Amino acid sequence: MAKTIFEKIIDREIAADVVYEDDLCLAFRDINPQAPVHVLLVPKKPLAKLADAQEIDQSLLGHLMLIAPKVAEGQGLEDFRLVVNHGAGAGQTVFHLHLHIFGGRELSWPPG
Ligand code: DGP
Repeated sequence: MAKTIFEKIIDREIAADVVYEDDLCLAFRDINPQAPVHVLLVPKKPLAKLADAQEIDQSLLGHLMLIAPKVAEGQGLEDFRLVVNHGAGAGQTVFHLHLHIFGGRELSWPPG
């Protein structure tokens, strides 16, 4: 399988503005920000989407949820939104699981 753009970023084949990294995940600024802070948090394991995660991925998914607020805090955010676009019909364009972390402006609800 060809690498996705996010795997290339994880492997440092493509540059990105990385704001957090550990053994399991990487966070970097979105190239097309939709808010003053728009960071993508991605597992290093190449899961295409959330539905591809298995029981064995439980701690990895939990890790992402624990790290997301730390990344947001590191960006100076107290209030923020996490978004996972799941499938093309929901706006997913990169098929490597990622959490969008948005903040730095008033966020309306419901999203479009
Ligand atoms: P989604 O539509 O949920 O699959 O989100 C994919 C996001 O990835 C989108 O907001 C734009 C961002 N993106 C796409 N290519 C690149 C890239 O090469 N670098 C960075 N930093 N972000 C990218």
